[in-house]
Amino acid sequence: MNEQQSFVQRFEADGAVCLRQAFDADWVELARQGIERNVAQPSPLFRNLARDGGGGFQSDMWSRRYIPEFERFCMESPAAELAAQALRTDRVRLAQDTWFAKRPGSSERTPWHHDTVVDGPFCSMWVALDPTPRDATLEFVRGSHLWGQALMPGAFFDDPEKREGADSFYAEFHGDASRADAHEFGKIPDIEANRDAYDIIGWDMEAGDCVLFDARTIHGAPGNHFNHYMRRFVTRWVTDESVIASHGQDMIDALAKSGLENDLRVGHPIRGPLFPEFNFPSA
Ligand SMILES: O=C(O)CCC(=O)C(=O)O
Repeated sequence: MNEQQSFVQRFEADGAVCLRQAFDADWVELARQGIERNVAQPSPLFRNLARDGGGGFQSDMWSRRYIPEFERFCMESPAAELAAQALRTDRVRLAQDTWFAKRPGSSERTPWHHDTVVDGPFCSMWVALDPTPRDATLEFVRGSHLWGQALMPGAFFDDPEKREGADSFYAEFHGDASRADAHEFGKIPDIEANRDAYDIIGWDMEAGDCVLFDARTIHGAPGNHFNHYMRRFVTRWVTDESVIASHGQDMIDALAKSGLENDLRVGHPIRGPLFPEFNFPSA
């Protein structure tokens, strides 16, 4: 088995695989510069995710449209081709670019969740832009992409007024708990309180390492208890077969409200200028 086949098999079996030094120092620096520019010029989707309201945990989405460093990273870095290999396809589309940054001492956890707004092939590439020790990095419940159920963090089911920080972010982009279709979701179990009951995997990462994961693999990340800034740039990828899930209308509305014109429709494939296509015809 060659190296490519083995990473694809790991991705399929475990739902997440770590690729060492898949992005060289120039790509890392470019994405860091993009984050710096993006923090100074936040999009309407920019979020302060820390519960205390401070800037300890920040994120923005789809900002490649006006952040040239992100545009270049998305269009020219190895990300698209790695995604095509993982999804065993000749053609992928960029569904989303996003980033997350935790300042030193920010204790906010990224809650355990998975990304369910797309049905069909859907993977994410999480690139570490700073050394990210195992105690701070994104971690996964091995094989949970095969559980076959859409799950949401507990906050999704709570009173929307009481949602805070990172939990509310995931609730907002995956639907409103008062909607009729909310019954489709189960609650994410309390993984943090029962870590020994789950097969949790994660890696000690250097800048330029990435984790490629099936968006349905349950994942979360500890706070940053270290004394350096920790940033990650994430691209999400779909194929021609991927469609917007039945509960995706909230996400479509959130995009439109933020001025991101799109032709997305529930149950339909992901198309249009916001979602560029990349072709890698087999040799
Ligand atoms: O990096 C993080 O803290 C969150 C990443 C994440 O949840 C994702 O990329 O889906």
